[in-house]
Amino acid sequence: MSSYNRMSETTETIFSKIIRREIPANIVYEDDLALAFTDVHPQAPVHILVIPKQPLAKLSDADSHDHALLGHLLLTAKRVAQKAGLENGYRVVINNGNDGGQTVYHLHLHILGGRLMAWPPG
Ligand code: DGP
Repeated sequence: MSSYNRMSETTETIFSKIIRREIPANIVYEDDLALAFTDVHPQAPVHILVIPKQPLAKLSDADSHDHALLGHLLLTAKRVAQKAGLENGYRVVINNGNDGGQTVYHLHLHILGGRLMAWPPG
């Protein structure tokens, strides 16, 4: 099943509204497949979310049809981090499902930077 078909199984989220420009966001990058915007509750001096335009609720819903899209999102994260000047490094996080701490069910990569990240994460 393609991610597009899975759309009907996912709930409309706030990120769909950001993609459609129905609510404002500080968009820092956009291409045909992905959108990046600053997180409304930043957990680091730089906190940017990279999302696919095509709705996919969570990483664990991805399948082999999503190979190219997932690769594109990672490369987009790299590009956005570079553009944000995070030459000292950064962290890329995907929260997946309830125990992963996911709150918005539209796949997103968090790019966190501008400070030293602790490990293990909370
Ligand atoms: P997660 O917990 O991994 O599902 O992260 C969801 C993130 O989305 C969280 O860090 C806050 C952010 N967020 C939620 N609503 C909005 C919004 O309306 N605008 C923006 N820019 N970010 C949002």
